[in-house]
Amino acid sequence: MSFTLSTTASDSKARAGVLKLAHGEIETPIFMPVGTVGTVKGVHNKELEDEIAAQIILGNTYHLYLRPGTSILEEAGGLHKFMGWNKPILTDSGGYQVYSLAANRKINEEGVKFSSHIDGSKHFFTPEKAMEIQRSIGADIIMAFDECTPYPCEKSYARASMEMTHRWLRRCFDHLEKIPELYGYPQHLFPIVQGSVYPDLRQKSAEFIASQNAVGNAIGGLSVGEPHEDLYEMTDLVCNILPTEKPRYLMGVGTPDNILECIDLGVDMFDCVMPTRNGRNGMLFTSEGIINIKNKKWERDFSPIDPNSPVSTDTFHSKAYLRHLFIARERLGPQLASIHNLGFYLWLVKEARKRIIDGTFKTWKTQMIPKLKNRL
Ligand code: PRF
Repeated sequence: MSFTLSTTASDSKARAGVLKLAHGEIETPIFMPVGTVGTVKGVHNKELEDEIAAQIILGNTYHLYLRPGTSILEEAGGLHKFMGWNKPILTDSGGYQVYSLAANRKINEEGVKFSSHIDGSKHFFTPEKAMEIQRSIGADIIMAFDECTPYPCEKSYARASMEMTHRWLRRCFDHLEKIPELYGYPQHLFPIVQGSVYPDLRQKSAEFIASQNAVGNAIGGLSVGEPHEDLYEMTDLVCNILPTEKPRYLMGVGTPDNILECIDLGVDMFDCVMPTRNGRNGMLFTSEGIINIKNKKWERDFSPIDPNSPVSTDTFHSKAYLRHLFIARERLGPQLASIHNLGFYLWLVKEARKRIIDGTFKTWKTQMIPKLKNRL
């Protein structure tokens, strides 16, 4: 893996870079569509590649372990081959999904016991197990097993949890070294900064993570319901400590305006379910603002879904048609909305990159933010 920073803006901490992985190059800043169970919901790989121009997608250890399971993934030759996606993949470690989805969670120093959200079956994840499953999946970038604290969170809990996440990280590194990769290409482990919204804890965590000398670093525990000021304050604080020359990944963030603000603070990689999940509910993100396509307002609007979109279905189909699909509960509606939103997110980060390189990022961002928040 290599990460080359081609430019840093003079009036902002925003960076443009190139991240080289076994399955291809990624131009940063980048948004990574979420493909939880080996599919970006409702979006075909060809659309992901040709229309949306996704460069890397995300998979989830928790989901892929439960279904289809590691033995099928190994027999297929890993997730890339199983799903027919030849570009880079990143997998989340399972920690976050266990906390947000599984029932009867019991957490201790050893790991997390939980019941599957699918059939109630009982499982136990440890840092070691998270590494083994991620070897079977075979993603280019794999994540450390952590605890994402909820918001709000008592400081004493946040501190104890952060310290355990740090101990778990050492176990991840130690175990990963002992188990070889299965498919002949390297996988890179990114550790995760925690510490809730407490500046001193965030600082301690960022210093510890930076000292581990990993090839890339992640910021977790944010976008869990805290005010935006906290998200930006913590991201800024952590970015000022994490090494400049390595990619920084802000997990689970966020809205289009969150993404521009955090690019400005020095973040290189993002993922979020918002473009697909909200898209399936009829929420469209555009460069002029947010559209609720189910609104009666669009009933007779025969203009394109988005005239400026790189996605061909956005110029081919009208808002009135997309609204009709949603009202009639047709499956194509959520599909077109997901493709539109992902195309928009990928356009947004590509445009940000272009602006960082030509030196106009800050002015462009200032002009874009109010539009992105606008409700149309
Ligand atoms: N940890 C992990 N995955 C995550 C997060 C985290 O803190 C977040 C934060 N909202 C999203 N995804 N492992």
